[in-house]
Amino acid sequence: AHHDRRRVDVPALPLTGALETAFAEAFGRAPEGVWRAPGRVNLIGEHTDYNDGLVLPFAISQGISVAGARRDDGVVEVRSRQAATAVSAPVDGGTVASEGWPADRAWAAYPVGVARVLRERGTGGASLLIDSDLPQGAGMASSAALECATALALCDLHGVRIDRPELARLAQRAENEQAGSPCGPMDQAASLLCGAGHALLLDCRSGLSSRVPFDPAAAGLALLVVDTRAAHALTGGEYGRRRAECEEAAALLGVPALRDVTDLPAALGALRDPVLRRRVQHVVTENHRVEAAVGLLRAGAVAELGAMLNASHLSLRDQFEVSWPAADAAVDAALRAGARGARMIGGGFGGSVLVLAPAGRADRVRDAVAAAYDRRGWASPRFIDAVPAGGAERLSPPPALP
Ligand code: GAF
Repeated sequence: AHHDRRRVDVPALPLTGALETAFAEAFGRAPEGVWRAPGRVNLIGEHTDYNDGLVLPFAISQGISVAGARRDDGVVEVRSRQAATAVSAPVDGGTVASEGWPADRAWAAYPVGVARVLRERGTGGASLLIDSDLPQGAGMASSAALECATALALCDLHGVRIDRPELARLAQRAENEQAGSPCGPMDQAASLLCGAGHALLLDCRSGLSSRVPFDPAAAGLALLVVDTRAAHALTGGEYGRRRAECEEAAALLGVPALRDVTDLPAALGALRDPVLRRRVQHVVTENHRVEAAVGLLRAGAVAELGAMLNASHLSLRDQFEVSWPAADAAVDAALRAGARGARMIGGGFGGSVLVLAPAGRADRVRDAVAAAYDRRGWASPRFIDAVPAGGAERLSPPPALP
């Protein structure tokens, strides 16, 4: 049969029942519940979160599920349907980052790290089985989804109540301190706080967020995520270097964070280093693009978001310098094929591109991007239809009716 390369679907997540059965086989007992946390696509507001700025992500229907049962021996044992090794670790250990785990256990740093951070709040051990339909390293925040699903499971299993904004900060701390990756607060907040049919406007300084209605389909538009197949990792040096450059620029400008730059020409004039000037140019204008995007969404002008996405991509490519060739090629091909806008998403140097296109042109866009990769002899891109979905939740047992 003809294999249509345009539609390499991400495998559907097994039903909760299948995960519960797999848990019973793995651990010899029934799980007490199943929790799920989604990945995210950031509509706009890239590399603004650790500058105390604004972001506008939405959750997608792909995510990570965790079946779990409480343990009272202080051990967290994690297994994954996507990984060969099972990992057991005490919840009262130090930091995973300082223990030098081998590469095949690296994925477990996220759930074990969360268990270690949440232990201070009264959670304990657990047996956990993880399943994912979220591509890893594709810039859709799979590590945050893993942390957030684990965090919800541990809180429920140990009867600990923590509100979601705070839980998001704790999950971020687990990633920073335990997994040793210097991410900002966006991804964990998106996974825990997003609502279906909405994007999440998050002020990363105050931690306050609000949901902004976002229904591209109703406006005749499709949102396409192109996984460029160039894997991305936050633990590589470039992400941390960008953070350090932003902090250095803020210190030179005498402001707590680049969020506080109100006069862009004056700030650019005050900096001698052209690299720092480019970083500031991006962060300051990107915050304004988030505000403009929210204004357009609230006005019902969804298609006009395309111009914001394009401006964001150019700024990330030329000023912040975090794009990569397969992202630029995808953006280019998508725009030529009639997309309204396209940009790289996430930390950069690999991962995915978001395309906003008239629904009737989505197939043409997919073909054009695939052909552009083909011409260059690159691995075929993967496509995901992004639908603004709900945040993390317990899937089983269903919450009792009042
Ligand atoms: C990654 C990080 F995890 C986020 O905190 C954010 O900084 C993003 O890159 C860039 O906007 O996803």
